[in-house]
Amino acid sequence: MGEHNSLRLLALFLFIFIVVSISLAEAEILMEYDHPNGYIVPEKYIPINGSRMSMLIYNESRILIVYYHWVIPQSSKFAITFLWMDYDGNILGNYTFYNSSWNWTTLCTRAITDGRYVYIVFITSTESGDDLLAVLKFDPYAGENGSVVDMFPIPTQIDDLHNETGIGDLIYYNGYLYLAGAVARTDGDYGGKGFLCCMDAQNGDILWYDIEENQSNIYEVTSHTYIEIYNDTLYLYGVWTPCMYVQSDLKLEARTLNGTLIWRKIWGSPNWDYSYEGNGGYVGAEHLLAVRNNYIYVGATVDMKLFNYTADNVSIYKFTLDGELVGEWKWSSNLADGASGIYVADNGTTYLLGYIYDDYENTHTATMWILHPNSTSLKCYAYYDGKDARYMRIINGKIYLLGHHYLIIFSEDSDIIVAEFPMIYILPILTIILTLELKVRVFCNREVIMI
Ligand SMILES: [Ca+2]
Ligand SMILES: [Ca+2]
Repeated sequence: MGEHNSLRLLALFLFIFIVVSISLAEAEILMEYDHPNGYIVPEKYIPINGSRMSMLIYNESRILIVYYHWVIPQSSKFAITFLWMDYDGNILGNYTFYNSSWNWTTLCTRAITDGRYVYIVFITSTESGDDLLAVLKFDPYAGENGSVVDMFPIPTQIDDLHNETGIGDLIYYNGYLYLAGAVARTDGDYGGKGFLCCMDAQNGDILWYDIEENQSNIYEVTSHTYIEIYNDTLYLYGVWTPCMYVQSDLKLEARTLNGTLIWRKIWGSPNWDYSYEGNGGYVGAEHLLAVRNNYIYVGATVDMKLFNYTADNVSIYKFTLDGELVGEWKWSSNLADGASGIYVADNGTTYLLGYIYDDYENTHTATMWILHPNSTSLKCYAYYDGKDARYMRIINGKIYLLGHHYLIIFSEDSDIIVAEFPMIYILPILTIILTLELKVRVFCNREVIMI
């Protein structure tokens, strides 16, 4: 009997040793993220099978999420869906825009509203094989869940220089839509140019457009990636490349409402600086420009190569409305850190959204960096179930965070930080997080089941 007990004890010891060894091996992988400050624990997780998702606060009872998605998996058929939710994340209904004769329909921009209608820009390949680039006008009051009521084509070659139009962002102001992007030459010559266009939101008439002039005699490549309007001024954020194959820098501009340049700021590191997701990017950028409380905030990714691996880092820059740089915060891990979105709360807390990408393991981790007012450093919070974090809003103390294929909802102040200096052990079913104070939280299927 005693011998059997000893063998059982030995077997149990071996089992624990193996489990702990496997767990520590897993833990080492997670700890490569330079000890994040904590983990996002959602109160609610809503799967949404779409890409390029953006979210609008439509009215006091409804939010609208717009995204594009496959209609027939692994085919060229895509649709754009307008999904209604209440503030608790309950789905209320949806409207899907789809044309079966079109191929590769892609959402180009976030959704914006004039208070009544919702606007997005999409591009598709029509029956004739020509690209159709257009603003979709969605009326939430048409039909049961709303309906697309108009479509305003934007010429894909807007001028006689054979420039091909691309749109990355739009904004509505006082009856007009302002569309920002770039034009790329198709006549064999090299060089994209920042493109800005003003459209009548009522009928889609293009009132004027502007293609950026060269800064110097060198052949430059520019693009406007995002646009915001603040105090009757257009703010444009994008990239600027001095000439072919030279690293890119970042570009911020202020313009009058008729497109006249007020100031332009160009800055960056000696590496490639991106106003959109870097090399590890998963499904395209969302929004990295915010103008709040008389300051301009932009997020950026800088290209960092470590041997053959991508090791990009992220930054937040803060400017006055006159273009003076007043703050700069950087964060880096030894993996690829990429910025996808920025959000500035009423109290000045700045949230940078993105991912940490391991191109050796080919894994993305949804990540949020928080810059508290008067803080000198970014705090990093990870959400392991998501590929990236892209777009967020804060409504009544709740954070609504959109990522690749999900929306999560959690409290602004209490539930983000789980552990200041966590040791993580991953077991097949449970994730156990031990803090230095030896508080133990166990999560199972995203529910806290023991504290
Ligand atoms: Ca640079
Ligand atoms: Ca890095």
